[in-house]
Amino acid sequence: MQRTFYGWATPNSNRVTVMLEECGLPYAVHGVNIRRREQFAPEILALNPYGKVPILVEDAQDGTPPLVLFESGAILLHLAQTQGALLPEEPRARAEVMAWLMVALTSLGPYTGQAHHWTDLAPEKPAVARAHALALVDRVYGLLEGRLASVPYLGGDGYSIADVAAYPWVARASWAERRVEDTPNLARWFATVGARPAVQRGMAQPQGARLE
Ligand SMILES: N[C@@H](CCC(=O)N[C@@H](CS)C(=O)NCC(=O)O)C(=O)O
Repeated sequence: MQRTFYGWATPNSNRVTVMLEECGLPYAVHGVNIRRREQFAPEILALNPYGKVPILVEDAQDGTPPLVLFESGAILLHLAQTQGALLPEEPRARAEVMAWLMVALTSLGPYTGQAHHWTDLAPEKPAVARAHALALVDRVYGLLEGRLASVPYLGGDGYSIADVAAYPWVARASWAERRVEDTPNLARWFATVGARPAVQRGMAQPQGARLE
């Protein structure tokens, strides 16, 4: 099967490249520079009508139509299920991983992205918007720090897609004016996950891409 990843040097994109590397799957890389608004090119909108990355296309090469997937969480779950990787089978363990995956997908990522907007990207930075965005990030970092005080990985005892979903956003902690080293348990987790060769390879994709 041939797989093509569409994305840029962004946290949601790197969730997918890290997972592809963790699964040991070969993939082609199609860079979509979101600062140049390439996500709105007709050929990208044809794959994802939302005009966002990441996108993963799987060509079955047996006559069946390609599987075109967007939403990083859906892509992580698809790869976990089809590759039997980073998602426990046992229902209780799986439910726990899912809960922390949802925290990464619905809180850590969006809140950090909003904080980046109100502290850096926005032409105007009203104090009330900045404070609101930073408080939401502070709350989720407190949650992660507390969790990692009692278990080695977000999903529990084992490394899972919850960690894959969270890592690229924690790597952008500075977007929310945070320092990972100020939360020791999160810092320990960040170093452990960041030492994985697959994580390092995935975080380096697309090669040469920069989010400027
Ligand atoms: N919920 C989506 C969010 C995707 C998303 O917001 N991607 C950003 C890059 S990290 C993007 O494409 N931004 C450009 C835009 O929104 O136009 C996911 O998890 O895949």
